[in-house]
Amino acid sequence: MAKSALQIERAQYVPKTPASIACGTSLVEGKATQSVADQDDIKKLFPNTYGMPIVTFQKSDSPVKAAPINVGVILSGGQAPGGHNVISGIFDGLKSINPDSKLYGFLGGPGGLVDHKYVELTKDIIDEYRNTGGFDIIGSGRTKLEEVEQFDKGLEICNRLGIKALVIIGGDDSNTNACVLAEYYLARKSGIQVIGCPKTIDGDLKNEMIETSFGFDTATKVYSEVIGNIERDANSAKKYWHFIKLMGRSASHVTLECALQTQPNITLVGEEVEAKNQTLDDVVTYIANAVAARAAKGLNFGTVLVPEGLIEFIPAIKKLIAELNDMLAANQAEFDAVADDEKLNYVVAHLSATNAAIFKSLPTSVSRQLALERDPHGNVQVSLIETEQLLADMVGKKLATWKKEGKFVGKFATQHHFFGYEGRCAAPSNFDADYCYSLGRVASLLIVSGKTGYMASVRNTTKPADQWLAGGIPITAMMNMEKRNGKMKPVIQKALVDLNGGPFKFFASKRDEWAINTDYVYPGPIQYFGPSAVADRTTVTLQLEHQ
Ligand code: FBP
Repeated sequence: MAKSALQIERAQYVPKTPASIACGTSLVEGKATQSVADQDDIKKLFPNTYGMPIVTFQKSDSPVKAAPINVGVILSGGQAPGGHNVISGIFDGLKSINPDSKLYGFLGGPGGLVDHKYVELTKDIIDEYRNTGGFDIIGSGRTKLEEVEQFDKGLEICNRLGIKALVIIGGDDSNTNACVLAEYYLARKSGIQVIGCPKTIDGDLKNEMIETSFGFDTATKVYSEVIGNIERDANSAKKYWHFIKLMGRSASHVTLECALQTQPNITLVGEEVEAKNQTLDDVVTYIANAVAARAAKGLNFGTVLVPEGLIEFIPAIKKLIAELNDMLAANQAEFDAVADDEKLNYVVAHLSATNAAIFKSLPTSVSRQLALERDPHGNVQVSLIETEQLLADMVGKKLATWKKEGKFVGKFATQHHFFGYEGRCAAPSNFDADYCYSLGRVASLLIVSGKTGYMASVRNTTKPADQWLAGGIPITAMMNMEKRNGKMKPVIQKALVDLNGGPFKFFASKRDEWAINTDYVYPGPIQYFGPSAVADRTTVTLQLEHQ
């Protein structure tokens, strides 16, 4: 396979790891945990894996050695830079424990476990993928592991291959399922452990013990590079307002991080729109005001960052989606039987009057997305909704009215962009390469320590890698009960942007200046080599959260 010069050099990169797991290590158990909320319900649902202690690995003189262990690994959900390094970390970890250990990769996501599609990952395969982006080593998928039949199919293949542990690399939903699987295998005394790893470019799988999900660092650096380039273009041509939507299905972390890196004129944060109970018109007016204020200074250009999940945060639309979810879950069979061109009418007829009115007021492209296109977890596929276009059109209409009233004197020409897939498979930054490889090593240590229902954790990540803290967090400790597809389910609590947190507060203190001035920052491309101040730089979000 042909390789770029960067790929050839990058293959030689040796990821940095915490000193506590570099040679010998020993496991220290901390205090018992409890779930973040709904303790009684979660305890009842997870009688075997509830309340386990947080564990940490501490430096010791004796290297970890044990009998050979066979492990299976699964990539679940959307791609995120660094997945290949988690797998190479698991591989190297297992081989250092015993060179006869084997690592199997299940193909195409969790479905590979159920359908018994797998490959043994050998050194030759692993070496091809070290420090590369993508999930193509074994592929990923969005099949949900939640049915007992699926768990039993998984058990069958694990027993056949002598697999003693599964590592599921995924986001909040996939790690929730990993925990359900761990509980089931433990209850059945199957002898199969399940360990999770925190993946998602969205950055919303984090909590007190999981500082960040992998991929967020690289993806936001890629987007920030391009946003910076667009800002420079806007400031050179001085004729366009660029509306840029950024991936992040629910939370606005990606958008906020990119704003902190590039200082655009306008940044919308979904969580704030919700907290302020804003309508779509409030959001449009806010942008139009900024456009008019800049136009009054002769600045007919600018940049607007829009989080992918914005639409779901607008309270009126959020209520509509909640009713839609319940209504569709209750009438799924009947709804499926309705002819395609009648589906929207069916929805209107089955919603409350208020929500039916809101549903009808939306452009058809948006209402279709809300009602018809769901992912396997029942989520609205917000990446398909063209919010950036919708907002630009609505702002344009408002400004046209203001022009007639003499309230707007400038020009308003727009360009639209959506950045998501561009960053999900980028070659991992040094941070993600190091963090992911360390997570993989930690997963192998949790396995050899007999742990199950844990997520691998690497903390203290704003410090140099040798000072990072390695350990494991019981997944039940991150859970609460939430409504999914019309039913209450145990799920890992999603981390939304904290409006009282350092990153948002810093942004909020600056945004008025950024709106009216042209204070753009141009981060440039990810640096894989060179001074540590550039090449090992973490996200601004992490820095501000740790200040
Ligand atoms: P995960 O939560 O699985 O990591 O996926 C995140 C994400 O990249 C979202 O930001 C985006 O909305 C979604 O995946 C897009 O999904 P798909 O790859 O199926 O189009």
